Amino acid sequence: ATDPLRVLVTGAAGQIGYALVPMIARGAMLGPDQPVILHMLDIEPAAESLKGVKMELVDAAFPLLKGVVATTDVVEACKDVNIAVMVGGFPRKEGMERKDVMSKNVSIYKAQASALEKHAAADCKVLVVANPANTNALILKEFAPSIPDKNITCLTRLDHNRALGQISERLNVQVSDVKNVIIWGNHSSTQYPDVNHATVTANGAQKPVRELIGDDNWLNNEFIATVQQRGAAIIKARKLSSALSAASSACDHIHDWVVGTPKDTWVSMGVYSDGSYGVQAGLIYSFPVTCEKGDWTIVQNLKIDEFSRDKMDKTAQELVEEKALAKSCLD
Ligand code: NAX
Repeated sequence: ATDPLRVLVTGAAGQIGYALVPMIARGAMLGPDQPVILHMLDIEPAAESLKGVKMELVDAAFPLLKGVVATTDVVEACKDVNIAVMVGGFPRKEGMERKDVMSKNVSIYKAQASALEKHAAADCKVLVVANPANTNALILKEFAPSIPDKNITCLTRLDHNRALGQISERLNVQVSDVKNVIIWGNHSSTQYPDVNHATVTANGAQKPVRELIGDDNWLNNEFIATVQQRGAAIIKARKLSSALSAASSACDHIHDWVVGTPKDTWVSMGVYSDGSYGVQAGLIYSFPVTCEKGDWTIVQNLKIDEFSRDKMDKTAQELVEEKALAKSCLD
């Protein structure tokens, strides 16, 4: 029998956490044959609620779930974890300055980085979901120097999946037949959803999305804005931010990272930039990646036109500013 893997979810009593933990326990993240032990962390005010989530996990009698740790102690939470999904953070409240929100998250991610560094399994893979996701991941990387750069990522798969969904709706094709969209940059409204290399498979043949849609104006304007603003549209409709789609995309992110991406298919992940595509090295930036045997690789040599270049640079610039702001919170 396979040994269980330990999966940490921080902010587990929150709305994404509540959607995510049953998905993990059902095998949506690590596959139907991989037993898991869930580690759930939240803060003291949410301790009772977290207990309730644990009770429900017990009640659901998931065959793959071999144990549940529910705690407000970050050290206990991080002990021997193989996968860490960082959903907990400090939300921006009305009237708060960007710097105040950043400062709260910098201190959270600094502390959690140290705990992961000391107590997680040596090959622990980290996915940061909490906003500002790219910059939180960067802080975590800075304060967990023994965790390899390659093991620290942030979630832009939700944006990637949203782009697939929009194309599938517009063309009235199955979402599973659309692939190779790209989310470049920050998980924020400056992200650049790029369809220049995306294809749709129909009757065994692959056709470029741009050709099938045949409306550059829609692709260059409305499509991009819809994907960039989708989070806000969900809040408007639900009076709550995206949760099931965020949880599902977090499972996709880890699943493809661990299990591998299908042939000729890439996905978007926020990863540590090595300078590929002229993106400043040392930022956590969303790139197209393929995964094999637990490692991601940035897809190289895609042709970048001027329109794309401009948008890729703008979102990089925002990340440079966030990095500076985060740094100023440390001083
Ligand atoms: P909730 O407010 O429902 O849940 C957050 C949970 O985190 C709460 O239970 C809170 O008590 C806990 N928490 C706060 N500080 C903590 C700490 N220091 N340690 C452990 N837990 C802590 O928010 P939810 O809707 O679940 O969203 C969670 C995060 O995901 C937010 O930062 C949100 O902005 C971000 N998102 C990121 C997305 C992405 O694609 N990268 C999309 C969805 C989502 O908006």
